[in-house]
Amino acid sequence: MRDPNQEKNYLKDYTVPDYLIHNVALNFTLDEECTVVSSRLTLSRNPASKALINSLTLAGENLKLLSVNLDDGTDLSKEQYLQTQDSLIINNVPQQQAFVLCIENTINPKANTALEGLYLSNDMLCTQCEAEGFRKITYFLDRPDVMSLFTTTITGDKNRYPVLLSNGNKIAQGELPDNRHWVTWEDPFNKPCYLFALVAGQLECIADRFTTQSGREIDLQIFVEKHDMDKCDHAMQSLKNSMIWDEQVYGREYDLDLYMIVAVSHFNMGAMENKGLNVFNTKFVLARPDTATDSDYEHIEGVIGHEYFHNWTGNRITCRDWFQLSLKEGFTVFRDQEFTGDRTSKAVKRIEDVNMLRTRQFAEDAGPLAHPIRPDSYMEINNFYTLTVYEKGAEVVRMIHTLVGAEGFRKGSNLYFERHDGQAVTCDDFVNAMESANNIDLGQFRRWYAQAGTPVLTAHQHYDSTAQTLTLTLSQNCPATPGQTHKEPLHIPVTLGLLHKDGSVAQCKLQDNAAKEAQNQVILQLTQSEQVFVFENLAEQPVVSILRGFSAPVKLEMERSLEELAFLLSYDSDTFNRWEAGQQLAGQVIAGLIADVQNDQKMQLNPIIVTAFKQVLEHAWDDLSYFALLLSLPSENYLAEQMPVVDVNAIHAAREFLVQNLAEQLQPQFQALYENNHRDESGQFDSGAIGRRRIKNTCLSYLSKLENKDIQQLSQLQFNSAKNMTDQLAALTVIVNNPHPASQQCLADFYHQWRTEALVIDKWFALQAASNMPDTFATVQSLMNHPAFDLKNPNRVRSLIGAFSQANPLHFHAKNGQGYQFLADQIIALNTLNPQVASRMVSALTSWRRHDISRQTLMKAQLERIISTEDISKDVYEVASKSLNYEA
Ligand code: 7ML
Ligand code: ZN
Repeated sequence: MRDPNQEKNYLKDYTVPDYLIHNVALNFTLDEECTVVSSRLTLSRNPASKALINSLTLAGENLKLLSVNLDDGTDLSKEQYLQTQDSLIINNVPQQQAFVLCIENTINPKANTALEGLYLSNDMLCTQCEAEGFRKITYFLDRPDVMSLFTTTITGDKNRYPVLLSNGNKIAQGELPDNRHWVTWEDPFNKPCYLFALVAGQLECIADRFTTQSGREIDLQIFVEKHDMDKCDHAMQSLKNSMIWDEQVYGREYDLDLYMIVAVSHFNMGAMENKGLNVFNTKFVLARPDTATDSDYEHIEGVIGHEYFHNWTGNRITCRDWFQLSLKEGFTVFRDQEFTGDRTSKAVKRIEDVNMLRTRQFAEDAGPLAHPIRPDSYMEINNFYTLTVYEKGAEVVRMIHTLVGAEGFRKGSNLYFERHDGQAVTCDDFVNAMESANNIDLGQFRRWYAQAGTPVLTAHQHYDSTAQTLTLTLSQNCPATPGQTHKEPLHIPVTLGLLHKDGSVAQCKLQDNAAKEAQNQVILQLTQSEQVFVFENLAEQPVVSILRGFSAPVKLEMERSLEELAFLLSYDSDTFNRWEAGQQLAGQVIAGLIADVQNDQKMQLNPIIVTAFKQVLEHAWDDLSYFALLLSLPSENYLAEQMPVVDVNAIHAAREFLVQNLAEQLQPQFQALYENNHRDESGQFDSGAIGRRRIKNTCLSYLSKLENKDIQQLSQLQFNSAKNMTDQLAALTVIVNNPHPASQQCLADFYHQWRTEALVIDKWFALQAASNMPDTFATVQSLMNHPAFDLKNPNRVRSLIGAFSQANPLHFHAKNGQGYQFLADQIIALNTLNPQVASRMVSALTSWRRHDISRQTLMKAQLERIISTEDISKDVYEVASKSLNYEA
């Protein structure tokens, strides 16, 4: 059994490294089962370290040690060092001057199914070192505040490994006997070892160039397997777009002469920002109009941007320790969000981000694994690459942006880059730079970094017609989270506007405000538990539009009539709040229907929602993607978030009832809209074409609820004739999620058509796993035995097991517990193969307290079964045990 206390790391225990590594010369002799790694390190005692020691402890896991050598003397004898499970301790090393340590060891990439360190993907060798993967390659000071200059030589067979890549610039290469060759790479920038990368294999490359704003020429290269050469254009264009954007918006230029991206099929995460050599999951590189959807195209550009932006926010300036992960991730996510917003539609991007935050991060923040964006302890750091660190982290950066404005933010980021270039720093250093550059006090704001949980923001309004004032009382309250029972009030920026009864803008004039001028919109600074704001000169009662643009990651509670929400849906000039009004309107209507279901009453639809949708449908919209979002109902997962006790069946029944009714009552509008926007296009990725597809497919999904022969034919026709994946997949989705005579045939045809495109086959698995049809569980079970399913491929696991457990609440939460048992079986199998992926799959069980007693018992039983597995990994153990032990 594991002892969680012994294996915990604490932020408060941080000490500087006892030694520094200045130079690293690595030598790899490649072999699938026995790669030889020799490393030559130049070290010295860190003058800042106070520890009274003369030994050196290096981290290392799953390594076969061959030799240790100090200062080029004779190899150390077994008495001069100590090897443990996860370290190498060298007893006496020089304290007064620099010294050279040479280590030789071997590793087995083929046996590495955890995909951390050096591993095999198809026939390619590649690495993943963040967060602590470098210690699976060789013994090292594997911590981000040890930064070194790396030189890497790779030797291998010319046929198996014609391409040999590492970070930086290629400085030498040569031929060897026995059909072998070698290449040496040198990275001129100091970096922590988590940014190290090596890739070797039969890769093809597409190349391009970019000229920076200062006139430097950069070579851009994307490496893929041969059959994917025709799917790289979009990634290359995205890279160039990212480079221009970072120059224009942050004044940041690329710093090496070469930028390489490699796409690999087996990857635990999305991608990795290794210096000069990004490694990507194929999912975020490969796209062709017939294989990738519009949203795939958008995500590829976003992830390419994300990794590119890390070159400044992450690589040039890195994290002091892993508790500071949000320093680079929160900031970089904020940067990629803004990039995508600028490239596509700001309104749509913001809504998509908030949707994800509210369904997934809010759930995390309300459950047993809640943690601040800067956690203060962890067992396994891989478990802290969370929605909280990334998405809430980005919201916290966004709030600073809101507080200081775009110009102030640029001044702050400039100062941050100026002060800390080449350093490993903390979240506090970032906030300090924003403070100094803008001459403001973010003292209270810093609590966002330390406090977990989603604050509830309550708003009450009172209009005084005699005084012509509107009094707004705002209060905040944050529920307890594990280890944090008492919460201090946060500094919350609340963006607000007022509307006249005719929909026009009412001026906001705050009483007792030094800036006396009235404004179209104000940012209220909520810093206390409760605060009162008085607006004056209001001859009639205005309608309040609060938390515009979702200005803070909070749950807003404000009593609103359905009429008021319908009004905001028609008139709010803030695109986020306009959409939000529609979501709340639908949410309230669905809540009423859920109550009907739970009380065994016939569902009664409030006609106000039909009228509101009719108005939306009849408006002339420029941004068709935004239009489509206005017509989209809150997801089942979001609705579950709102309920005190989740009732998956009632949620599904109520939501389906609403969809069905809207389809019936607005059929002519949906049909006309479908026809007006349906084109058979291929390769059109302008916002017009994307918007047309999005609105058209939204209409198709409503119409498909009518179980009408003509509509069934319509979707089948769209499926058969589609020239792009967006349309083909949208058609297949409605065919599979509704009774349709050809659904089995279409699934078989789709598989046959795309059997050689792994990323499309992932979609085929995911679509069936997320289906709401009654036979889904049996389908999922049989798909586990499909020849194309592979538990060793994380994308496949996420497509089948992930989609079923996270995107199919109805079937995953089947009353008899079969979904839970199935998931636990897979987690136990994955635990030995790939602990990181296994641990991510546990998340579907962690919310057990949110369900009825009978499901709670079933879910808990599976968590207990998981925990008592022999050889439970740290990853799975931490998540499962925290889920069970937390007292609500
Ligand atoms: C977030 C990443 C990881 C984990 C990528 C791995 C990364 C760590 C890596 C946003 C967009 C794309 C990928 C990710 C993501 C979880 C999510 N440093 O760059 O953050
Ligand atoms: Zn990142």
